[in-house]
Amino acid sequence: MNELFPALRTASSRTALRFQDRALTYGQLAASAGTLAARIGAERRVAVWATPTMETSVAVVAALLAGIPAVPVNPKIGESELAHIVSDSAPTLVLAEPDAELPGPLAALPRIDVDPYEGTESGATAEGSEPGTATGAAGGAAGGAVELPPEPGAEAPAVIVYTSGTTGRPKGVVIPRRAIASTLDALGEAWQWTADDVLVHGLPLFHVHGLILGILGPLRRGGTVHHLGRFSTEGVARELAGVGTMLFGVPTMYHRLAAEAGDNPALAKALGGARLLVSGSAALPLTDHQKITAATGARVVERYGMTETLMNTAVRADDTAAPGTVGVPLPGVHARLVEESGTVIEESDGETVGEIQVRGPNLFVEYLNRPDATAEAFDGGWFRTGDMATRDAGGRYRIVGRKATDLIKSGGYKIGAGEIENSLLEHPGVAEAAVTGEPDEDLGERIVAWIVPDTDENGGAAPTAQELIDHVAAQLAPHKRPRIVHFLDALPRNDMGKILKRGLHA
Ligand code: MCA
Ligand code: AMP
Repeated sequence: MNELFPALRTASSRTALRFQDRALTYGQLAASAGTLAARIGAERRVAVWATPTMETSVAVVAALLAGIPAVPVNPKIGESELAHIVSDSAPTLVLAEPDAELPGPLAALPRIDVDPYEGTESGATAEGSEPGTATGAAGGAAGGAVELPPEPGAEAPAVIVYTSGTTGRPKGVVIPRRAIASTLDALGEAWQWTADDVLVHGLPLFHVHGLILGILGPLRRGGTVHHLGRFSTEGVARELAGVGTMLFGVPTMYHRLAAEAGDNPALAKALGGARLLVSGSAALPLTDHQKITAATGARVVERYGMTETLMNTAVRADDTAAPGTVGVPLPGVHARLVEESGTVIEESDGETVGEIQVRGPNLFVEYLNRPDATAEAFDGGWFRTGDMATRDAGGRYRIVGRKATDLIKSGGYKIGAGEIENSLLEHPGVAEAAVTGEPDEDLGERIVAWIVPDTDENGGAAPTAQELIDHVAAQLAPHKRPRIVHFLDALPRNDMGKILKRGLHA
């Protein structure tokens, strides 16, 4: 594997990162991330307080340059989830914005405040250039080669991202450098993604989609990213009407764009002018594909991946026949469909459904501290995705569902029902709890909690729905909060005492 970010060594005056009115050229980024990498030194792991900012991007690049695994942390994370992540990943240092107030377990760690302009000459008010244009006196390092640490081995852990399972606490997915390099190069090939592209997105930076694809992707290509700070349809319209060439988003974002593009000609024109609109993290409903195409003339391409596998398949930029599919396996990725019985499906008939299993250089190393879970995730070298799909004669996969009903995809976030049930059961007003997902136009699925209240433990009163919603938001994360709470006298159970979730919605 060559180095992760060859463009950092050229230290050019091309814009690497832009967050609203702040930008960094490759020269400036090499100088500031290089300086920070030297300050990080030889820690075991660094936690990154992953706000959607320049600071987070520089912190992660610095950790990668230093060869120290970075653990991005959702800045809206709740108490009990944070305690778990910190004790499980045991970081020895935290990188954060200077004015960020860190919660307990992170506040107790040694901290470096990230200054994205440290080591550059231009100072904190610097304005980066647009791609390809010279900035004259940009960073101190601009134009010259920068001294950067040697590239660590390809198998070295680069990033640890926490992801939900059906039960229990989130698991830390250890992602090596070769997985990042290979997935980004494969996408580069499939999408003809080059240094001339300006990627626009407003995704969070504590998951694979926003961080690895959305920030590290443009940096590996030597191109540019314009991050919106937070997603808005206005932000997308503005950036794509400007220099933006590509958009990354989750289906909820495309749903909102689709709803607006019909009566917003400026938005429709901006979307129509983009070179590539890419959706991922969950299925984009056909109706949203159609609405966007009707309003803009452009199509949305989907790609399919997972935290554990990075990207597996993608609709290629030159494949016009694929709406509703997630495309073909990316270069280097091997995919197969497997029946419940373990039989490998040979048909490419667009009908026979099996579980997608994958292997290739895009895969993770292990779940941190969980050899049991790691072993269970594989079937003789093939990673079991849990996603059910068909394959057509063109080799394109179409995802039709998921094995585990206890995994909910809401707003593109994967959320385990068991994790929320456990959190609800910790509330004194809850005697029994079950969590399900139900269809939601905007979020894809919404989280529904079914509660048998415990009035004795709760001072004689049943908890309110809002109290339980706030409890989950504060303990886990706001995106894991139930959107609907039903109170019941008892949960439907079978003879063995197992909760019959299918009976709940009836
Ligand atoms: C609401 N909020 C609360 C509460 N209720 N906070 C505390 N307590 C409460 N009770 C706050 C939220 O924190 C948020 O704050 C605001 O209210 C609105 O929240 P919400 O309605 O949940 O979200 P939204 O603003 O409507 O966001 C929709 C979204 C978001 C932008 C689409 O879901 C999103 O960013 N999704 C991206 C998911 C993603 O990146 N997934 C990648 C993982 P505030 O207003 O301050 O924000 S999958 C992956 O990586 C794989 C590899 C793949 O294939 O991609
Ligand atoms: P996560 O575990 O959060 O990384 O999410 C990975 C899961 O997201 C996959 O196992 C799929 O279920 C889902 N996913 C990602 N991309 C797509 C897509 N384009 N279409 C359908 N599902 C997707």
